[in-house]
Amino acid sequence: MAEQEALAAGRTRVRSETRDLSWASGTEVCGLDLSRPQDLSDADVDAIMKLLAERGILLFRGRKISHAQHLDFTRRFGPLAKTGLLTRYAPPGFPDLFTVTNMKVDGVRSETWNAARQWHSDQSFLPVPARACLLRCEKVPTLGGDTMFANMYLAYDGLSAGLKKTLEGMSAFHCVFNTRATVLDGRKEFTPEEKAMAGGATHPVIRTHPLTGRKYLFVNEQDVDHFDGWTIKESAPLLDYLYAHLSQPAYTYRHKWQPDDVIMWDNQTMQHNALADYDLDNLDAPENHRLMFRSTLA
Ligand SMILES: O=C(O)CCC(=O)C(=O)O
Ligand SMILES: [Fe+2]
Repeated sequence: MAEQEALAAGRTRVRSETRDLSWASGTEVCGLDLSRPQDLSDADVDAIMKLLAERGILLFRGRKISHAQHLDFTRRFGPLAKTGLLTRYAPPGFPDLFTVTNMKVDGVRSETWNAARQWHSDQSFLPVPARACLLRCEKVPTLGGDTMFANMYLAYDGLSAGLKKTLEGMSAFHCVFNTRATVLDGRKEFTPEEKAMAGGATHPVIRTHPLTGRKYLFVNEQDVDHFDGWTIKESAPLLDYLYAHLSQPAYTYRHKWQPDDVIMWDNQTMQHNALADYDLDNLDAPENHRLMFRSTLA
């Protein structure tokens, strides 16, 4: 987008050519060299974070970077978040990266083969959820392996004035170990130390993004157990309504990965869901291999 157009649209401009991926969410940033984060000025960093807050997702395509470069680029935007429960899935030598793969690791199928099949926001179960994440694609199935994103500004905007008012004063308890989550299915039992890292946290249902001043909806089906002060049973019908509402197609963007894509998402306002839209019966066939690495900003 040209500078004039970006300014006319009241939108932040970065020092690179950009191309929107959909009307409400996602912008591809071309030309920026992820392997040289030292070339980014503080003003560049601020502009990228502002554009991310406005657009939810930034796509960097065709960027061949190493694990070390992935982490160095991420660190240019702030401190890394502790992976906590995900440390067991870190690639050797890089405890700050999370591997998501359906491939075998040391002869055994990775426990992450079916990760993220529910809508969620990473680490919402921590008192301070992750600010943003950067997911790099190394291998993707020939057909499928897409990730969907849903825009929580739009989800908030789409509620009635009455429901907005009701939700405004409410909070929800987020916890990985809840009865609705499927994310832990088939995983090795977590140790007491790991569980202690994930005791859960209570967050307002409606939050305001500090960089845009816009309100967004903050409940997700993977992590929310109940509304604060409500029973699980009382919470379920309203949560079910909100989950159907927030994931409606008009609020989403579906990403078809190419190897060497890096997607940065604003983890406050974008929920994501990794689809089982490929041949799950033939995980060992090279054309079905999926291999992704995520870094996380605190
Ligand atoms: O594999 C994906 O597409 C997304 C995985 C995920 O939820 C994450 O890395 O946070
Ligand atoms: Fe995730």
